[in-house]
Amino acid sequence: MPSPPPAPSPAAFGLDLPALDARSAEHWQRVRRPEVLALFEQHVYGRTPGGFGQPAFDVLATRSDALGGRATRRLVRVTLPRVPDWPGLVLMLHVPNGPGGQPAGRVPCFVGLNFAGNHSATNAADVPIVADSEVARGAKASRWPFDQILGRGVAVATAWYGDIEPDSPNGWRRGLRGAAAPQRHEHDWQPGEWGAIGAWAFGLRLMADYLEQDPAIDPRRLAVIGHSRLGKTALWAGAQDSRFTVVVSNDSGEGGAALMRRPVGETTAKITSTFPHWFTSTYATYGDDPSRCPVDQHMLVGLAAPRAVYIGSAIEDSWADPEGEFLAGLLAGPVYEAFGLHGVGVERWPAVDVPVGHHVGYHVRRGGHDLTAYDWQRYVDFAWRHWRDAAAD
Ligand code: GTR
Repeated sequence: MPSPPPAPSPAAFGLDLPALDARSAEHWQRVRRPEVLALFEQHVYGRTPGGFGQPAFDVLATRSDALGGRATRRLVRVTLPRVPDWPGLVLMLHVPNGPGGQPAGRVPCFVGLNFAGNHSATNAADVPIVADSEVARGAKASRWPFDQILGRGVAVATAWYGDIEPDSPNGWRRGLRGAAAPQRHEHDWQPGEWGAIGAWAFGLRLMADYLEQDPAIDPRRLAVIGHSRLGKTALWAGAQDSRFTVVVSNDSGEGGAALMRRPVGETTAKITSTFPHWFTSTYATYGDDPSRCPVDQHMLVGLAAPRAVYIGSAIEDSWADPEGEFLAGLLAGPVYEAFGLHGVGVERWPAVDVPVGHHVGYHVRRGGHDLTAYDWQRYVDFAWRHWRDAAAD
């Protein structure tokens, strides 16, 4: 097979982006990656504080006959004993059963937050309804096709993002950020301190803490996934935490995979005026001129390298700037090339429903802003390809 072409330069697309400066794998890992990570903390998402101590896990329920006997389902509360005022998150794990009607061996796991409560992702009557969710049982089940995913030998863990922080400008007072802040509910947030996306991403990392010690899960095969604002969150979690060996962004748009320097669809000015709580306050200062921000989103993709990243777009989702999402993946290519790998490995935006990519996967599917069975099919294919390759190394 001929080698794919190297990533083109941003100038080939009329873009002037901050330099990746991916001189070598060694230089990237030791010098440049920590610099870029610190820039994203300072200018976009804020710094994730330390000092939370070890999480505690309380298995609330296990049943081995979920999904008509095809799965074992566990509900687990994850708390931080050092932050007693945060009630924790409830992780819902589905693991495929082996022929004996129990999980057999360790399987890979997709890890992602949901918008409306664990009950919204399943029709199972015994998953408690989250009191403050307005969404009915099973109403979002199409975004969580457990049978399809488990049928590929992969587990799925999800939790409600509202457990970590309710999604409103004052939601932090009722979430982890408020419970852990130095001045608690009186805290006056400073530039560089974390926003809601930072807190949600930390929740994904707490889920990984649990999964690493669950006997049914292979801790070297965790994929982090998220849709839309939770796709931004998945990218930020994947940038920070190398336990996520595959990172999936679905329709994540501005503040996610879409380049901020393209004024297409949602812009920095729009997102920071509608959702100021998602980011550290510095990010809003670039609203009138994103070219002053020292990072752009191709660098966020590069932070996950050499781990695998998949960016999914939808052609009718113009608010998320599908082509801008593609370009961030494509233009992260030099970081992968520094590791001797290939990124997207194409020269232009592919046609609708034609998946492409090597270590950076990409598709733009027909339809609008959603997480569909088609998307999952691509993500699970891609993840298995990388997990198998890594096992062969
Ligand atoms: C929109 C927002 C997007 C995207 C989306 C979602 O209102 O402008 O950035 O995050 O919500 O999360 O569904």
